[in-house]
Amino acid sequence: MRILVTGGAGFIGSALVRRLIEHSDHEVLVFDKLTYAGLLSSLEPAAGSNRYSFVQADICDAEAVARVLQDFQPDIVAHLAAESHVDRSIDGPGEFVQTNLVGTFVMLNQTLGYWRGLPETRKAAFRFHHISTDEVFGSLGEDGFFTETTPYDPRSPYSASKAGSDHLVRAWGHTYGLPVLVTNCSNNYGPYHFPEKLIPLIIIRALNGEPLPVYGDGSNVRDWLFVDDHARALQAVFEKGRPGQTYNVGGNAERKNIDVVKAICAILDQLRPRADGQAYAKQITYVADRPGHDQRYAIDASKISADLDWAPSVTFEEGIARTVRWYLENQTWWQDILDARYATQRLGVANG
Ligand code: NAD
Ligand code: TDX
Repeated sequence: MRILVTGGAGFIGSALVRRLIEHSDHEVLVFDKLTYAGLLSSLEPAAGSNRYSFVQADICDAEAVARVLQDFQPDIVAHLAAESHVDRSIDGPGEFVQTNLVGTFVMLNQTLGYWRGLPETRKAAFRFHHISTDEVFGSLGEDGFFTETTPYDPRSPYSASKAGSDHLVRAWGHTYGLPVLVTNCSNNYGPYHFPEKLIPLIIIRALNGEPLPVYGDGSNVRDWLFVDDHARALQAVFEKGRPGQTYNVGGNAERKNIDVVKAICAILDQLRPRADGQAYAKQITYVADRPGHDQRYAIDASKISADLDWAPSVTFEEGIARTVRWYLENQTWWQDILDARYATQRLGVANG
């Protein structure tokens, strides 16, 4: 199949592309604006393949989207392009409304025109797969899990823009018959994670001897999903999922933020002890909380497990150790980011 991946130069998109090039026969075209979060260096392992191509363009640019659809003739559109960082959405929500809502509208509208022109067999097999987040469901208390039928209750500009985009996608499915799929997943982590997000931020700041900022009291819980497991889930959904369906994807690995930070510190203590012999945990610093900080997310992934035979294969302990090791071994990847574009910018600290 031919697979158009929007946002393919981002964290999850690049993991999907690397997987498709390494473990499938599909042809892949990455459509990406290369915002601050889009990095061609994350696509290097795939870039040498003759099944890989790249177009730099904005999903809000209807002409560019129409052109690439006609030229590439995809069987699948995997739509991952988005503004993705909650703290940035608090500081500047406009870009989130533009890319996540307007951009998804443009993708849907152009894809509908393209899909209507396909021959019947290709039309029936076509899928528009929208990649979304568990944050659309709001915040959980101590108990319970998000299922596919949990009512939407987004609370940040980011999650509200993603919720709106999910509604648009389902509307294009119901109203126009476009064969759509939606996945809502929990917090991803792993190699090539942009260093404004909690896990890479903590690893890099620890190595640099800087304070490790934990928002509030560190008791917020996230359900951590290793990014390669997520890429495997996405492939299962667009290859085998039923059009019109939603699938929740989770890591079955709930952890408090403070425990995630301590786990990273403990691994670094083993792999790269501090020169002064002190524990990295000494660098932990509690800082002002994220405004409107959701307390807990947790996914019930039993539907994708039953219907598509998918389950996470990497435990949190294994995944976090692999991730820390990757950052130790790939300093050039993240040092380039820090040096080139972000030295003067805040990397993730709300209220900073
Ligand atoms: P990311 O920020 O790492 O990457 C986003 C990519 O989209 C970048 O390559 C960027 O250049 C591109 N992009 C942004 N605006 C664009 C535009 N207007 N036109 C074209 N390309 C544009 O994001 P990610 O963490 O890889 O997330 C991918 C998707 O998965 C997003 O839709 C996000 O909402 C969703 N998601 C992420 C997580 C997570 O834990 N990271 C969890 C659940 C859902
Ligand atoms: O410095 C920090 N200190 C801290 O305590 C940062 C950056 C974060 N945090 C906390 C806030 C969250 O409770 O850690 C948790 C994880 O934060 P992020 O890495 O910013 O992720 P989150 O806000 O949970 O959102 C992520 O998962 C869901 C992605 O960025 C979203 O795109 C996805 O939808």
